Amino acid sequence: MLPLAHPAGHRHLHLPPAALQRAPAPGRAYLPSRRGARTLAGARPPSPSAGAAETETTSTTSGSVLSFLCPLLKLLGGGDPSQQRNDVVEVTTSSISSLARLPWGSKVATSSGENIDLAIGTPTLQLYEFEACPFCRRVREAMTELDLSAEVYPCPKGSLRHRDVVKKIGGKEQFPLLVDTSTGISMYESGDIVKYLFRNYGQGKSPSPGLLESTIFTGWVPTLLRAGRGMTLWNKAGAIPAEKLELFSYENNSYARIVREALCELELPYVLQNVGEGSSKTDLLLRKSGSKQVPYLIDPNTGFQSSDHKKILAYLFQQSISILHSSSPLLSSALFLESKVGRAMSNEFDYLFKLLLIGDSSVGKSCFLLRFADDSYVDSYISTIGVDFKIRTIEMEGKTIKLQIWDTAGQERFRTITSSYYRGAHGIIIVYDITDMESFNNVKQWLSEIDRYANDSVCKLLVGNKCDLAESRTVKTSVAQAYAEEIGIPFLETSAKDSINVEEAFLAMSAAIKKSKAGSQEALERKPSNVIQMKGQPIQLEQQKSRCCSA
Ligand SMILES: Nc1nc2c(ncn2[C@@H]2O[C@H](COP(=O)(O)OP(=O)(O)O)[C@@H](O)[C@H]2O)c(=O)[nH]1
Ligand SMILES: [Mg+2]
Repeated sequence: MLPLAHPAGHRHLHLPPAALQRAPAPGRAYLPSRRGARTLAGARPPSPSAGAAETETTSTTSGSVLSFLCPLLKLLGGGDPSQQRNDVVEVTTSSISSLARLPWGSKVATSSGENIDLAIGTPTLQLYEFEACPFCRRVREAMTELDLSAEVYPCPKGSLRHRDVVKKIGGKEQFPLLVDTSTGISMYESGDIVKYLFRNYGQGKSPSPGLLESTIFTGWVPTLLRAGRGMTLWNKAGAIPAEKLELFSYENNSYARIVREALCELELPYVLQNVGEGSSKTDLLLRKSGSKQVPYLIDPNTGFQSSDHKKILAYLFQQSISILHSSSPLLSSALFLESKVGRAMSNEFDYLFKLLLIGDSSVGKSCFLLRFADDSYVDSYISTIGVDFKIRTIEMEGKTIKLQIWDTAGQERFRTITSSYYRGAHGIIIVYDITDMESFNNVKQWLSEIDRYANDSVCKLLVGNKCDLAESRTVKTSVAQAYAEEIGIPFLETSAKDSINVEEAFLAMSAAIKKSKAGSQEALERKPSNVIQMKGQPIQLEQQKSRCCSA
């Protein structure tokens, strides 16, 4: 009957946002700081009843039911989550959990419109939670119903990072905690959060009937049936990759739950793309994975992507052992190649190069990428929301090179591409439009962004696109050529439309990166700690500079 102790203690405070005092959030550890998220948490007196009602305060007397259940569930759950599992039991318990939570968190009830910050291509909501927590579940259900994406910062028991951040933001360890970077508001209390989300993103509607009320009755079922999965930090977890993972999921999907549990146990932050029935993100998922199936996990650090929950689990736990305490994408990807899971994959390629496309909006970057990756061209390529990447593998001098090419999606309009976008890039292609003098003049500014954010060793290439439009040309080839020589970077004119020089551009870039790696061998030998072997090839790791947080 413990769960039923909750409603009595649970209070909903209906404070209009204006009534709440906003104060700057304290230090945010490594989190991307943007638009100065402010906190409301301090404005709400930490009432003992509210603390008990929600989950997990640090106070031992707060009557946290989960604290009580945790050891019991851990015992039932059989300990180490990385060990071989009985998939039938896993899927069955997760499916019954889903049944218990029907119909909530499965389909879109009220479309929110997009909550992606176009300037930086990431969701505007940040959720601190843990998978097993019924009140966190309630918020995730609401997010599915509102078709909202979020950056999820899992806070398992034993948390090494995110629980501290929660304490810094709101003053206490209580979950869930929501930060809305578009309004600068942060708040505890799942009931309040759900109402806030519906009010702000659900066209002012009330939460779906029963969504709030049912939590206290059946919100516990997944927690109990899943026997503590998604509650406690795995004892070998520790590292976080440089780029957040991306998970396509919806709250009440049985397979996605199993993956989210693992992400929580590993305390891995990820971008949660909710794709419930009727979601506006179904197309995005289809484009990325070729199917509408969830879960679909992308690890931009290694290029791993899969919609098979068993493969994802094996990958996540194995990868986590391999990464050590590094925030270098190259280190993690290269170490991944050394790992057991990566072994099959490592035979598929010798190098993984991360490339970026930058340049003014409309110069044809997305078309250029599409031509290279898919050999297709569409006249009206609709830019995707968020930063998008494509992968193509090429052969060069007997080596297989996997190219992970990142495209800025819309942010270039505001020239506010974040430093993390540049971090870890091996090559950057600066694109201008030969019919648009301004885009050429702006190349200088793009180069200064590179100087500011990218590694010193990054390879650069200048590309004048749309060379098929000879009659409207305003940037002379000779002028661009002279400029490229002056600044010492290679130059090519291309047409994504007529497929001129696109292949050549990427091959030239890959050759340059490959060459610079071979050339750096001497330097590597002087700094052995920075070297790791990947199929016998030394790889230079990112420089210290790029490990800094962007704040
Ligand atoms: N004629 C011509 N048009 C192009 C070429 N590449 C892109 N475009 C057009 O330029 C516009 C902007 O392209 P897009 O790839 O979205 O630019 P982005 O904003 O830099 O990603 C679209 O209408 C494309 O059809 C090209 O090589 N030749
Ligand atoms: Mg584009």
